Parts: sequence; C-alpha cells; structure tokens
Amino acid sequence: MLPIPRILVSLTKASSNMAKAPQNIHSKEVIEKIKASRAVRETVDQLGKSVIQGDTNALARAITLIESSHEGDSKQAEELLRMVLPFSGKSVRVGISGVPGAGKSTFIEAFGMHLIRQGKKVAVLAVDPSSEAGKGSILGDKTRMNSLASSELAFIRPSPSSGALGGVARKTREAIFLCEAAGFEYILVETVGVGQSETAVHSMVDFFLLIAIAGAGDELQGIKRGIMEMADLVVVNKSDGDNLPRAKAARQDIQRALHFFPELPSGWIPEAVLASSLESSGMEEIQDVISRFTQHVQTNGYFAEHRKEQSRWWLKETIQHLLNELFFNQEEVKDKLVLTEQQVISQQVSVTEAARQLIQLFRTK
Ligand SMILES: Nc1nc2c(ncn2[C@@H]2O[C@H](COP(=O)(O)OP(=O)(O)OP(=O)(O)O)[C@@H](O)[C@H]2O)c(=O)[nH]1
Ligand SMILES: [Mg+2]
Repeated sequence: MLPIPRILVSLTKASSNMAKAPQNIHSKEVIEKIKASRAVRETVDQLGKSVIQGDTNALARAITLIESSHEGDSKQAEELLRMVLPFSGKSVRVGISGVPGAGKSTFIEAFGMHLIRQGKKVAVLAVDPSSEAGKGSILGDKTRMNSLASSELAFIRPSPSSGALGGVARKTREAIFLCEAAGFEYILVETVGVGQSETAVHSMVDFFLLIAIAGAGDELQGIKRGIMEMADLVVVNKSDGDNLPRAKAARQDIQRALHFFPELPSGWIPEAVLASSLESSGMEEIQDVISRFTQHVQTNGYFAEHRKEQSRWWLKETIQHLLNELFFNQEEVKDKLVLTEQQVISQQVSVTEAARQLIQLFRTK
C-alpha cells in the first residue's frame, strides 16, 4: 500500500478540525447579530410573508427584530407588526406561573406534547426580567422540553433578555402576535413565579394557570403574592407516587381557598386539578378546563372584552414608557435636571413644583 502523502494527512486533519469549527467559532452574541442583520437585509415584507406562511425560522428572525434595541430596527419592527396584526388573535393564550421548582417547564413539555399529539401547533414564550441575554429561563430548560424542542409543531423562545419588566413583557406580547400570525394555536407563556411578572403575563393572556405542589411548606402558594386570585386553574403538580395523598389533600385545601376569593370578572369559577407532568397525567382534564373556560367567556362576551381591555391597558402603558424615554432623553431636560435635583435636595423647591417646571420646559422645546 502506498504511504499517504504528508500533505493529504495534514489536509485531512485540517478538514476534520474545520468540520468541527462552526459549532464553536461564533459566540452567542455574534450569532444573534448575524441573525439580526439577516432580518434587516431581508425586506420586512418578505419576512412578514414568511411568518404568515408559518415559516418558524422566519418567526425566530421576526422576534429577534422586534426585540432589537438597535436604532432603525424599531421602524421595521413596527412595519412588521402592522403587517401581521390582521393575522393574529386566533389562539388560546395561556399564562403559566408557579414557585421555582413547581414543575413549570416539565408541565409545559407534558401539556405541549399532549396538544401536539392532537396536531395542534404550540408556541412557548416566557417573561423573565431577571434572565440575561441568551440565558433565558426556557433556554436553560430546553433539556426539560426535549420532545417539545424537537417537534415540528412546537416553537420555543426564551424570555427577551434582561431589562425593565415593562419592556420585556411588551416584547413578549408582540411575540405572541407573531406566533399567532404564524399559525400557532396555543401560546404558553411561562413566568418565573416571583414579583410582578405574573401581573404582566396576566395582562397578555386569556387564561391563567398556576402550578402548585404539595409539601412545599406553604400549601397555598401564591396566595400571599396575590397570584392565586388571578388563577383560572390551579394545577397541583407532582401528584404521583408517594406524593399522591398529599397532593389530593392540597387540592382540596386549594379548592376550598378558591371559593373565598372575590368573583373573577369573567364570571368563571376557578378550579383545582391534580396532575403529574412527569407521568403526563391530568393533561386531558386540563385541556378540558381550558376549553370550558374559553366557551364560557366567548359566550358571555368576556373573551373579546378582556382582549380589548388588554389592548387599552398596553396602549397606556406604552405611551407612558415612550413619554418617559422622550422626556429623559431631551437635551434641555437632561441639562436642567442636575440643577433641579440639587434644588430639591436643598429644599429650595418642592418635588412637585420642580417636576412641573421640568415638564413645562420639555413641552416648550
Ligand atoms: N415527581 C414529579 N416530579 C416532577 C414533576 N414535574 C416536575 N418534577 C420535577 O421537579 C423538578 C423541577 O421541575 P421544573 O420543571 O424544572 O420546575 P420549574 O417550575 O420549571 O422550575 P424553575 O424553572 O426553576 O422555576 C425537576 O426535578 C422535575 O423532574 C412531576 O409531575 N412529578
Ligand atoms: Mg423552569
């Protein structure tokens, strides 16, 4: 046998190295930038059309565009949203909350797969203002969503990167519209289960689902934080194995507690059910509750009214946000603010008077 020429050996080595290289060569940030610039080069019109045709790669690029904080992208994002809005709205939007470790991700995997087995398209989004870029709660959790992540009928997107809750939530809400335009029928929006993010998620979903567990010390998780009052359904997760009797008792406690809460504006009486995300039990019952709920609120008109109310709320929220940005970025205001702060600190002028003066200055410029 002829010896292999040296040059070929080194080429083979080089090419085997090259074959591996693309996986490691770019950092996540670089990849995101490439994706974003691709989204810009592609016309908004093309991008919008691809989204409406259900192209999930285009959907991912579209969400990257609306999440972009680059100047110039916002006009394109607005154009894109204007294009897709008429195609949005036709999904059931489900908010999912629960204390850390309650099993939200495992539940989303089980419930999402349950829906997918019926041929439904399922999108998973998240609101997690604490997550850093590229480290969204869902992304880290993709291991818990193995089947879902590899299903053609699913689309999983981590939370927009860290920032003020309002901004993160606004982008997630816009991502909902994009997913709907792409034909997703169920949108599951996960939130971290701490702080104000539940209220933000509640302001963008039709149905709010709280995941509780027995034996967490506090059987009525969420009561203190006012989250249980928002719930249309409490799922007592981990109802399996030795835990089943405790879960049953917790479900009864929760069901009883739910009766003491003020009636929901939808007129819906919240329910509590048992489930095991690990064993995928209880999923049919949960889907049935959601179906009965949608039927109930569609019949009494609350479904449409609630979505209108949410749009009004977001309009006000966004005006406040934009005004805030305009105000604090105006050069005259920025200049005057330093002096005004000192005047307020040394009590030469009241906070209200100072604020009014600054606003007056803002309005005249
Ligand atoms: N026995 C049992 N364990 C479960 C079930 N659902 C989730 N778990 C386990 O509970 C742990 C936490 O589950 P996750 O799905 O990561 O919970 P999470 O609420 O998403 O947690 P965070 O994202 O950290 O807030 C994991 O070890 C799961 O395997 C269940 O139905 N039964
Ligand atoms: Mg999780």
